[in-house]
Amino acid sequence: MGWLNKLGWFEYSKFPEEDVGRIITDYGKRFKVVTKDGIKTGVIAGNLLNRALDNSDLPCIGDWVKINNVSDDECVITYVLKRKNKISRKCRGRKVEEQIIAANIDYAFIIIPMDNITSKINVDKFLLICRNENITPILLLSKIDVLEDLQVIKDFKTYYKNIKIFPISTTKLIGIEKLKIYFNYNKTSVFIGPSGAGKSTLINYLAGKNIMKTNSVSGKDLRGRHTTTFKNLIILDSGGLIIDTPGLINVIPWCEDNVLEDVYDDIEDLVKMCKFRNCTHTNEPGCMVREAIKSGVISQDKFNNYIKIKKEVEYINSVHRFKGNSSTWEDIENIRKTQKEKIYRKHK
Ligand SMILES: Nc1nc2c(ncn2[C@@H]2O[C@H](COP(=O)(O)OP(=O)(O)OP(=O)(O)O)[C@@H](O)[C@H]2O)c(=O)[nH]1
Ligand SMILES: [Zn+2]
Repeated sequence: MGWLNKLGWFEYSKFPEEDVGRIITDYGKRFKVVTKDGIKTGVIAGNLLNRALDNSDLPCIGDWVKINNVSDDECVITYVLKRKNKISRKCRGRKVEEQIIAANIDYAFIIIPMDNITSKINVDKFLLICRNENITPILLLSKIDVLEDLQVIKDFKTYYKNIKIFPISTTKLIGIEKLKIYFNYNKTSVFIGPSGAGKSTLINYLAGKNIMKTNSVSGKDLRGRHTTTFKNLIILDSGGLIIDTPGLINVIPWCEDNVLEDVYDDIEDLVKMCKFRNCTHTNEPGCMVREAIKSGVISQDKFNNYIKIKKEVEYINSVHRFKGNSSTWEDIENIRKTQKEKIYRKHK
């Protein structure tokens, strides 16, 4: 039971321990699973594949799973145990489907590098994903050693008043000791952010050894850079667990519409105070949003991000709901057909 407890098994202890494991490496279709007898290569059982409605029903990094047919180095994954929570995006492409990035998470570290600052809309999207699942977000402004002007850090702190922000530099050892309180026994953190944000470098520092390949070492891609291509869960000596993910940016969040009220609470409060209920916040009199932007209470930038994400999330959710209902239309069609057949048989 030693290894399973290190991975936080006690939360799921109602199942017999022989049958379970936690996914610590996710290659997409193959996995590494920690079991009570050590690490095995896991494949998905045909039955589980057949039952899955979409990819979100299949195993992913951080999942607790039921296993059978365990041999010296392999096992078959038969069932995904109920997830405590998950970090999810809309899948790439035109389909409206959930894609789970990682499961069973305590802290989500959103890492934004100061040598390649992205629009804050990307951070907003990760915040929506976290709030939707009650995961504590922590914003790391990485590589601050490259900054000549620290105003950019102040800008982030003004924009994100309600979340923890740590400006750090791993190479210059600035601000990282303070992070260690999060990597306690059994707590699972996930590192998300664009490629090259310094995720692997930070994990190596926290682990005290080079367990992750970074940009500056061998194993490079065609462009001469090393990038993380699969998801890995690392166990630190402190007992903390970290999931490293490949570079992620520009995701479409998978969340309920009402999560916006939480992430953009300042804007949503103002919207409710506008004179007209259907105010478009463009040229109506008594618009509190425009007033607040004019007086600098909220930034134009934040308001633009809010409008953009609101449209995106509401659209995705309406398509998803419609898809959910469309089976009802099929049902109606089927009922109609069988009734027609019955009537036809009766009159034959
Ligand atoms: N100046 C500076 N460079 C850093 C710092 N941390 C990491 N780097 C460099 O940034 C580059 C990218 O770091 P990685 O740790 O590989 O980034 P990553 O986020 O794991 O990237 P992916 O694996 O592509 O997702 C490397 O060349 C690191 O040496 C830092 O604090 N300051
Ligand atoms: Zn208004």
